[in-house]
Amino acid sequence: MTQKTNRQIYLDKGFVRLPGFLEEHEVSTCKDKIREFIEDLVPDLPRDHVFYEDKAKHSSLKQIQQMQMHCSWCNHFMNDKPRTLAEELMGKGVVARNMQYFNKPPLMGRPTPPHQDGYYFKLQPPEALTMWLALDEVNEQNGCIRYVAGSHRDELRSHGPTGTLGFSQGITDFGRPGDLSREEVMQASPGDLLVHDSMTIHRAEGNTSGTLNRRALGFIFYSEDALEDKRAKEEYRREAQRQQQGKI
Ligand SMILES: O=C(O)CCC(=O)C(=O)O
Repeated sequence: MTQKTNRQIYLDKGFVRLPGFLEEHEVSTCKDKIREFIEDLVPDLPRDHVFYEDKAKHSSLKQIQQMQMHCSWCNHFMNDKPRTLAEELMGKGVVARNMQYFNKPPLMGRPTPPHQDGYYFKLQPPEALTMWLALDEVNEQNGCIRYVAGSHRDELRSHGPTGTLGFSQGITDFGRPGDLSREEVMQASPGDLLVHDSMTIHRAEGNTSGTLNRRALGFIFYSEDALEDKRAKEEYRREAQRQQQGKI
């Protein structure tokens, strides 16, 4: 029997795991660069590019957005191996849109509500993917990603406010038949890469581990054919800004 290619798995399930996408020394470089980014650049970033669980505590840093805009190493890194893979999985040219840092700090990291990235992206056609690169051991205690297999073929679900900074919108009726029964728990080791279609439903629990960080890098690519609905995007931006008031 011939093995399925990564592209076949991605198209079939709406996500694919690539164990060991980065070697140990590359993960170590990423961690060094992120440390430098946090020390040198975060203090001067726009407020809506950095989110904390508690803005009074620097140790509660949970998300950085648009890293490729602020750091040439990040821009180069995203446009190297991740971009090549995005083109392979989509089977067409892509546009690099966002490099992100995610952490769920021990005991403070809150759950990621169930959502479809496509709800945030507002694309026509809805062709985009997100990569999620583990930098720590990630398991059920510190909040691994959970995908609903095959959900990329279903409709865009109804989303509403979650109160969660960085993931302001979540699926309002998550838990419908087929949601939890199709869910796959994606434990990961440093250097492992997960990739999901922008329509794939995913979520994560909070970090209850007490000691372990749950650091990851995200890379968002749109297909070269996908056009943003500017008006819908602007409406969403205003709504997100309203919800973030006092939290960032
Ligand atoms: O890191 C997480 O918990 C969620 C990441 C996510 O939702 C995404 O990359 O689309």
